[in-house]
Amino acid sequence: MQRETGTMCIMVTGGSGLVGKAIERVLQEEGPKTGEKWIFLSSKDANLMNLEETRAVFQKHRPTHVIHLAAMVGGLFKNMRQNLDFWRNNMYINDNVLQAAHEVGVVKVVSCLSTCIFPDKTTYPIDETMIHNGPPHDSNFGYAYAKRMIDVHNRAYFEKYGRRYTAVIPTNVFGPHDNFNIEDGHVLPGLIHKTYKAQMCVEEGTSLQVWGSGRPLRQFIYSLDLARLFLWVLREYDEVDPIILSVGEEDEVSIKDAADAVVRALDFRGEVIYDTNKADGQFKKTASNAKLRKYLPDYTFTPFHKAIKETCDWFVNNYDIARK
Ligand code: NAP
Ligand code: GFB
Repeated sequence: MQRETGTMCIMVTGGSGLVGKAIERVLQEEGPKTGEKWIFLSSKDANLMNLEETRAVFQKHRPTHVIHLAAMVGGLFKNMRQNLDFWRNNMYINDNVLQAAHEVGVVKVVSCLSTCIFPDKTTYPIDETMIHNGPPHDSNFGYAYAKRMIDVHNRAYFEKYGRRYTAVIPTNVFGPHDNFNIEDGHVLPGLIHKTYKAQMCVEEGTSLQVWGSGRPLRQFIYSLDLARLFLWVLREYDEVDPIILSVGEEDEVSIKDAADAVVRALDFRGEVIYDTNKADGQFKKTASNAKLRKYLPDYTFTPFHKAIKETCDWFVNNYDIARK
């Protein structure tokens, strides 16, 4: 199918998840650019671990651009339980998507790495040049190596075919439509869900159980802020090399700070207990957003407490449909 010049058909894999839903919402608020047609996929449209199904969905839509979000995703504890699945499933998905994109002539793919894939033993702050400088933290080596291979894919497609496929490296993301499952999800949705449940039974003295010591440090990016940056990368960023999308080093908080922010947003009055029998995971993965700042010096992130409040409000108001 020959598209008119200047038209873009952007297909978003993983479009039904936390980040995909944020991109959809930002587009609803800001409107797509002239000539842009957007398609959001979920696994119901194609199991991207299957090459034939992947090829079929690319043939069906014949996108000119792809935002590739689809992945097996989870928090620290799910990663610790399933490193092999994270490795295999994400390797299948990433190889199928990039090959199918090349075969239908996709002009640009923006894939997704993560700041948790960087070397565990490293200097700080971490930057984009350090991805392969040593083994990742043991807790999520399967996911980390699978994600690092996207960068290898991109360099190989550029070398052989001149494809300008690139990737972004978000830090920990949170927001509406997150996975609030307590065992498998990330820390903020897990704490929001646990606090909400404890609040429902606070008369019986139910406490909020925060896992680990609360000492580890994280940079959190609100999904709507990440979505806006994704649109900028799709439309304006031309490098094959990846770019970190994160709040600054100065916005790094401890897990305890994060728990306190959730308690405050939900006005929880019960006891907060730290279960130090549970793993802390990586102590820190402080990332530099200097490269992003070079491009977008004036970009402003939503204040952390405001983003937490909005996410808590969304969860409470959408409890019945939230993934939990
Ligand atoms: P998410 O909420 O778990 O959504 C995952 C998406 O991938 C869903 O749309 C899901 O479809 C789709 N998917 C999973 N397996 C699939 C398969 N076999 N075939 C087709 N689609 C499949 O994840 P997210 O948090 O939005 O993450 C989006 C991207 O950001 C991922 O690449 C992730 O690695 C990256 N990232 C996330 C974080 C974070 O803190 N969340 C941090 C850094 C990077 P269904 O809805 O049908 O299951
Ligand atoms: O978001 P999270 O699960 O993953 O955060 P990572 C884990 C940290 O939060 C640990 C503490 O220090 C936990 O002890 N924590 C406290 C909790 N309470 C909870 C809770 O209720 N749930 C969870 N999950 N943690 C992930 C990587 O690392 O980062 C993934 O494993 C992914 O691959 C993600 O890339 C972005 O930030 O430690």
